[in-house]
Amino acid sequence: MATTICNPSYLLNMSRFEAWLADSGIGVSVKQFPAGTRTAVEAALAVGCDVGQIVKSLVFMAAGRPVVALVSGANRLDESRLAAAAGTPVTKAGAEVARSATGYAIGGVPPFGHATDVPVFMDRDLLGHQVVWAAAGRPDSVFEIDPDRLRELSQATVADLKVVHGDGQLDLPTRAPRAEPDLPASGEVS
Ligand code: 5CA
Repeated sequence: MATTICNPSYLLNMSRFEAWLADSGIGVSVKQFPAGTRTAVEAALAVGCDVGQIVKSLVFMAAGRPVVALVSGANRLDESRLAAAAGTPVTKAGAEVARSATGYAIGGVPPFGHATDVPVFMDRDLLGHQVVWAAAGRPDSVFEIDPDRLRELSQATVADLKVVHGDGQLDLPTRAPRAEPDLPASGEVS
């Protein structure tokens, strides 16, 4: 399509989110990992960080309105806690709703910069890390950010969102060897 071919961000292999970031002057940089960052575990493996430092951006419907829950990759979201924070029952959004609400496909949904004005809730555990990593609009790209800055930029409501029976932690590898980013990466899915 001509409009895509003429898009400079396409020529630079940037995601739409990365182009938006550059325009906004927010000052965070995106890293691409050809091996993929589609899931929290994949992202932690690529980055070489704790899986708890990966920000999952999960889309839910709350009384007919989409909301996004930012959840540590080490935690399982407790939907009843999200419902309490949102003040209404919640159901997981389907892939198409997630895409239309945020502008991005599942696996690349960023924590802010969404296509529509989506209320954001943030797992308090994310604030316990020096830095966290979140999806940058495509399933092979993430960016590093201070969690307080993440909260500000997403205008998130901080809440206790994790499942707490047991220790609330998922049974996941916690640390992975560092991998080097490398270009080119696979295409944008959003
Ligand atoms: N890029 C990674 C790490 S930043 C990422 O986006 N992870 S994520 O957790 O935010 O997105 C994947 C999540 O999307 C899965 O954990 C799952 O909860 C959810 N998901 C996967 N498929 C669907 C689907 N068909 N409908 C709704 N949600 C889905």
